[in-house]
Amino acid sequence: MQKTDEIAARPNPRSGWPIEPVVARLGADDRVQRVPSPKLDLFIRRRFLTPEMCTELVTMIDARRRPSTISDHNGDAAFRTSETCDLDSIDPLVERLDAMIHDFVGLDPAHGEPVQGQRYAVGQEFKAHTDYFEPSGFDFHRFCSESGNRTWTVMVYLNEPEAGGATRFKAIDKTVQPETGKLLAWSNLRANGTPNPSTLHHGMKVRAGTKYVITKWFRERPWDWRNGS
Ligand SMILES: O=C(O)CCC(=O)C(=O)O
Repeated sequence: MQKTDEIAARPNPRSGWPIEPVVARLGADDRVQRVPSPKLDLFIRRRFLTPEMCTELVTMIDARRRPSTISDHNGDAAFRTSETCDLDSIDPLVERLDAMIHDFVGLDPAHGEPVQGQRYAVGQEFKAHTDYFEPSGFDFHRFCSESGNRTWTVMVYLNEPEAGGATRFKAIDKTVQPETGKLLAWSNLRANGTPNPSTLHHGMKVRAGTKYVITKWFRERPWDWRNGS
């Protein structure tokens, strides 16, 4: 059993933990809505991306996708049924997207993982999970030894499927509906630097149409872009 001080993040304001600088930055942005909850730091910014930029990103995701993967496999083959696209980080549009996200949250680009796209066809979903790596989990060392755990998640909906595809935060009973260009940002860590189980969220089944999002995760320590992990 690991002790709290072994799994708690080390302070570095440019990494997203402590969480306060990001919370203060987003709180000062009058385009940003904070979801009221004592359990979770969750923010929503509508129209973060233009419809045109979303359309271009959807085209990129469609062109190069692979089955999505999970860590700490729990034996449920239907746990995450979507497809993932590793967006090309030197593509000018992806560079622009990255720069917009860094500017929005005020975090060091060196702490960001490459942006991914996710695509959900009818019936596909990502069941309730957290974005941090479980410190007691089988895959923790593999995914966290270099760059540490995930601090913040930034996710942007690129379109609105005809039915379904909402993101449900079970612990706070909040369901966010997909909307073209709408951004969600949340801290995966609590104020004391330990993983926050109240970040549990479910990318719910798409019932009609196709859903596209991009996801960007930040880490406690710089991400090693050379190893492609
Ligand atoms: O698609 C969603 O609504 C959630 C996506 C998600 O949880 C993830 O990619 O980690």
